[in-house]
Amino acid sequence: DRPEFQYPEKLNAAVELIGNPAFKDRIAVIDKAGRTTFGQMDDLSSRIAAVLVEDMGVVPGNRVLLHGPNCKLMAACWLGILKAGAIAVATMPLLRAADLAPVIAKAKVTHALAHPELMEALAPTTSTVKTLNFAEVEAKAAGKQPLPPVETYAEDLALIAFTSGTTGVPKGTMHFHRDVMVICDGFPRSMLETRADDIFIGTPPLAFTFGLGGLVLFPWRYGAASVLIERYTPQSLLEAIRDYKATVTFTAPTFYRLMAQAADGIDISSLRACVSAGEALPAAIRAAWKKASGIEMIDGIGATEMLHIFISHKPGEARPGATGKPIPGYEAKIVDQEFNEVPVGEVGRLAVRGPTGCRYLADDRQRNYVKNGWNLTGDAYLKDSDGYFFFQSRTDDMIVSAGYNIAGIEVENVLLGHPAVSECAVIGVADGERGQIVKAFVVLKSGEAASEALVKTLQEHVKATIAPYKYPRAIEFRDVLPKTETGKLQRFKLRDQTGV
Ligand code: 3UK
Repeated sequence: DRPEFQYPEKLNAAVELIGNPAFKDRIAVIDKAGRTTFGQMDDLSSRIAAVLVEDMGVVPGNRVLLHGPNCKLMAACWLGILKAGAIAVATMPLLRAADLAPVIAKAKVTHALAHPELMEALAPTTSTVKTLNFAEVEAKAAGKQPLPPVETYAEDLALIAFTSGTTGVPKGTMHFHRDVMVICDGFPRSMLETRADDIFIGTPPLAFTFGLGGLVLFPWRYGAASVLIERYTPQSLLEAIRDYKATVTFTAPTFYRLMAQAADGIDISSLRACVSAGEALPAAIRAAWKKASGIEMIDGIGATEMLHIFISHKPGEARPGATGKPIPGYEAKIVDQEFNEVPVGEVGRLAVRGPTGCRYLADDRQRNYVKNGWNLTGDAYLKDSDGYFFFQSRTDDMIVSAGYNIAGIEVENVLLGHPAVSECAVIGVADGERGQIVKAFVVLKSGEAASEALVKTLQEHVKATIAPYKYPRAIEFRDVLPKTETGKLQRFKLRDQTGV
């Protein structure tokens, strides 16, 4: 293992991250309740650990469900769970009882902590899962002595992260205390070059490992501050960047696009770095954000299986169209169906290996997606002769039309470049003659009207921009597109609706 990923045998990631005496008086969290120092977060989370152990009967190894929006208490409870030697199972605030049931069953959840407004989602399980709301936790914590953190090992399970991914079936992935440290000592050091005076802000929920890392773990590792926002719009996030003088943003491409449209007149000059992940970053969005903020975004591909970002680039070192290169400590290659590496420049399946990754919780994906430590992410990529990795599509989203391989996303990016288009999704639909044809679902910008003439215009726009055989032979206008709770397009739902 690389020197930066060496940790003592006994390691509790929560203690390591929030208990650093050098940062005691620095601000760790800013939320609507105010500013909280590292010392205060350390103290609060140790009291929450006391509530978990003394009042709720949590023992090391228990799985504790967390259900809340991005706020100080959500973060403090996460730390408290780890300090109690338990395992955090954080869930997206949008999930309802029916969504949580399989998670609770699969992760063998015994205890739960939830935001007061989200308690309903846990109502059906309170007889079997001991549940407190954040307000109760806070009140009880106030009367506790801080619990001395449970001594955990670097190899002990720390969190189980669920993702419904782009296919709809929730899968649980297991991550250990050392993995939490590894991601903090990877991307935010080697790519982002995080500093103690940084102020992080963004949108992904802490229940999504993109948000957990990007919005709290990364800044904390370096003594930097995290702004946590429960509800936001593109406009209000821009204002929060201005008001808190945020320096680093984490969000998904679509949100950068919406912010770019709303940024006029809002002073966001405090920003120094903007990270995009979750979905492929279209060139048009990179350019729009550069124009709006002056910042060249950092693209990074991460996955819940790998805990966080594993291919990326430094600020200002973006190569057009590429996600980047494996971050130090990780290796990536492009393989065929038999796991043999394909020649440079050829499209294949992305396989990645590194210090984190791919331990599925009771799932036969382990057999199909993990081989000799290499994880298949389900993405089609190519590598160029300089070692840059270029995203093509999700493996399942590749379109084959009249013998041509077409990455729907390439067509999407071209359509997004047209001024009438707000959002779009491109899939292959069955066709007797060509096998599949390219079909686009398009959401128009407000003020634009759907028409046959516009269909023609969009088709011509694609033909004029990329190889004409890639143009969408069918275009359907929609008001909204199906997305996961993390904002990813669910192209499979459009395929299901189309009956292919
Ligand atoms: C896609 C990207 C192209 C890709 C995630 C950062 O997204 C995260 O985790 P998920 O498990 O999804 C993983 C899949 O999402 N993807 C993510 N980033 C990019 N595709 N370019 C990108 N930059 O299909 C990948 O396999 O929800 C992202 C950090 C932590 C995460 N969990």
